[in-house]
Amino acid sequence: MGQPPRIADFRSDTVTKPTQEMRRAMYEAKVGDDVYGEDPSVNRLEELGAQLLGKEAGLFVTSGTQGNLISILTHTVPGQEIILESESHVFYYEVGSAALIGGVQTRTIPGEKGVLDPDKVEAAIRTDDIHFPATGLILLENTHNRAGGAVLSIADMTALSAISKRYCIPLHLDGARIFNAAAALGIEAKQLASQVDSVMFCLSKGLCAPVGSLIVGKKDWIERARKWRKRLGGGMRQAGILAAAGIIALEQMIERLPEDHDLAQYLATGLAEIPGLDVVFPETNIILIHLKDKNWTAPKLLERLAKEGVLATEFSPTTIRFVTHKDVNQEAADYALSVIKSILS
Ligand code: TLP
Repeated sequence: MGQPPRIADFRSDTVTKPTQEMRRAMYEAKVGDDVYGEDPSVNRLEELGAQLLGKEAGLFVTSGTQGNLISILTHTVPGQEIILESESHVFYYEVGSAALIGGVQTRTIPGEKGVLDPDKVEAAIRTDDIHFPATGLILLENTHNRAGGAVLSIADMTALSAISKRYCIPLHLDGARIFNAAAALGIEAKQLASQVDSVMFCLSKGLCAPVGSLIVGKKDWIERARKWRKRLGGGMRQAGILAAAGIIALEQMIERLPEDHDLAQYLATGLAEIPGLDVVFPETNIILIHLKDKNWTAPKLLERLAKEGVLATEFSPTTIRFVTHKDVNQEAADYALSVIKSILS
């Protein structure tokens, strides 16, 4: 089989390649043994991340999945229950690690565009009954991936934060794309973070770093999280090579995220003109399309698209996800639109 004419890769913002500045910074990075706390680049990244999110301290972790798991492990004890949205990444895509490694049971509540109803959360909090597990954590996701990059507003988060405070149950935010949420709301990410006890956010999605995420929270909480990271084998040594790219991600790449949102609007507008597609208009950089034509399934259409070099992801048997990011542009969107149009017509 020959090569497709070109590649327009809308599978995820995780596919972004590091920038030249990142590669240079990685090459020149000052490093040390981070398990001894001696890597100046990691220390700088952790300080910068904590400062941006308005928290006391930060911890560089290998991935978003590891960051969420460490956060769950640090907030809870085995035998507890955590409340989270039914389609949340932690529940849907993190390989059951909260249950397997954290020993916690998940209590899922369906949200509306990723937003949990505070009354339903309150009703799900366990009372002190001999039969019940204790509720150990409430977990939010902003932006919400499976809800199509949907944004939780400050008001949504404040209402849930009030419940967490009233019941003294910690609140964790899977903020893998928190800077996309902040950009869409026109606020600073620290305003969203102020509503929760801890945040995980990714450097390796729209911010284009090759590897890594950060978790941020109170100083003593981060020290306990550091121990969990070590237990999980995540104590890296001269990790400053990676942190150097993360610093550039935070210093230079946040401000360009609106470009990804604009491109998502452009692509969604084009997709909406194609018969047979039901388009969920994006709030950020994620577009979902539902296939209305019974002759098409997501795997079948994706296979056809891939042959022409247009890549996207299956979200359900009849739903496909497109994600915009630095390494696709209007030309790639136009190409994808022309390919989809010609296949479906
Ligand atoms: N999401 C990936 C896939 O796992 C689905 C993607 O392509 O969108 N929280 C959220 C909200 C995420 O979207 C992701 C990654 C993670 C956590 C996990 O991050 P990584 O991939 O670094 O473990």
